[in-house]
Amino acid sequence: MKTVSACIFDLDGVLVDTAKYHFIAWRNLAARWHIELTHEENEKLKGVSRKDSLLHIVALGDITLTDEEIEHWCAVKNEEYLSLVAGMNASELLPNVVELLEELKTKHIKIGLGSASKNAAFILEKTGIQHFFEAVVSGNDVTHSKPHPEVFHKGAKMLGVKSEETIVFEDSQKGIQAAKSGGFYAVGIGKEEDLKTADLVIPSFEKYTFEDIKQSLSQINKI
Ligand code: B16
Ligand code: MG
Repeated sequence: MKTVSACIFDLDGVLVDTAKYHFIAWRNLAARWHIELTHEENEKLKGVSRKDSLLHIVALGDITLTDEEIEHWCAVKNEEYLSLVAGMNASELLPNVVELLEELKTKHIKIGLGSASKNAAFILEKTGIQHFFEAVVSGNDVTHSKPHPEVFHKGAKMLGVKSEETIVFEDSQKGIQAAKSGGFYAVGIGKEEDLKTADLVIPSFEKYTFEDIKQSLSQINKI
């Protein structure tokens, strides 16, 4: 089995379920243009930047916006999102996340974050897990969004590790693409059918330790 020196985590949908808050804020904004944002359409916004999410939504209603309008509506959405996440705490971390992060610390595996969210640092702080992370790369730090691997490459650089010795955990298809094209191991969190290009897919961290994940990758000759 090859060495794994680091793990880089996506935030929304991997460590914490903020997707439901993004959905409420986007659904309310979409209603201003009489666009009904369905759960199915909302799925497509996972891992997508704020601006690209807005452009996706308004395109559903054949609406085009000026640059000023884009900036304005992104700010309106974010204001509602921030008011929704303001009351978050550790109870909203997904199952077994803290145990997994503790296991990595004990084993001296470096821990990084690679998220499209510009609010990533705030959410880490709200849920009390910021101290685990040696590198935090968010939507504020990249010029190319996923599926471009920039966010994970920056994280690996900050951690001082190579992509081929790093596992990326992602819940979005674009994130898995970003990890694979960047030369990382990609572990999908979710359903196999949604994350076909991942090296391994697990439903959540609930029943998995880091050792289990490494074993599973090794059994399918991925590591
Ligand atoms: P913000 P991730 C992504 O986070 C979310 O999945 C996506 O729904 C959201 O639009 C994006 O962050 C931007 O978030 O508006 O807070 O900057 O999954 O990459 O951790
Ligand atoms: Mg995500």
